[in-house]
Amino acid sequence: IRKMVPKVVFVLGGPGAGKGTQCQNIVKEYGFVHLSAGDLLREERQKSGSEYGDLIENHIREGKIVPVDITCSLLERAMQQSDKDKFLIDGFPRNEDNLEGWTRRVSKKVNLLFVLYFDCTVEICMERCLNRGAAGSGRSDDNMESLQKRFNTYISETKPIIDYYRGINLVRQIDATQSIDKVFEKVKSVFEELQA
Ligand code: UP5
Ligand code: MG
Repeated sequence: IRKMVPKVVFVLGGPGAGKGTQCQNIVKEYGFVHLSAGDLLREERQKSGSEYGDLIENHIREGKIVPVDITCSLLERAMQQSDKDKFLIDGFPRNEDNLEGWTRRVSKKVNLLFVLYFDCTVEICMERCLNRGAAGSGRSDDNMESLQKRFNTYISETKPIIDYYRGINLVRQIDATQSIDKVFEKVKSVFEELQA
């Protein structure tokens, strides 16, 4: 039996743009598997005996991007361990290093459908993350100091990656400033097109 080529959607957007929230909705409605690169890194950091625990924690707190071989290994393993063949890869690729590593290690083995880009203002993103921190997210980067660094990294390193995908017509851009339900209405129109 021939194994299906996995389908991948990258989900990008600033810190707090709503990537994780909307991915959960997409999972329920369209049967994708949600792989958050940030969640996989946080999980790996918690593992006792992980040789990368300290490196991951330091990068996350400083809003820096972890070297791609670590992130890619976690993503590849999660895809291999799944019996599904449609994946939302949330929060990756975020810089040149990520894109190079993905291209070298994974891109030929999957079918990249498009890049879902949640467009949101810095102010709204910031407020959402600070609220989440105040409500007890437990995330070591939901504080003003880390958030400023996360945004600097997003603008200088991740935006150019989104622009690269826009240039090859793969970006599906969504206004992410509205309510969760309104944003999901727009997300649905993108995925309905896919099924048509
Ligand atoms: N919320 C969501 N949508 C809302 C809406 N429409 N209206 C009102 N509120 C809304 O949402 C954030 C908060 O806002 C939640 O409280 C939610 O209820 C509310 P969420 O869905 O969590 O947004 P998301 O975009 O997922 O925000 P997140 O903080 O997860 O984004 P980041 O991109 O900053 O975080 P990530 O986990 O992807 O990465 C964290 C760090 O890991 C990075 O900074 C980096 O150091 C490291 N990393 C890597 O090194 N490499 C990677 O490949 C990935 C991560
Ligand atoms: Mg997230």
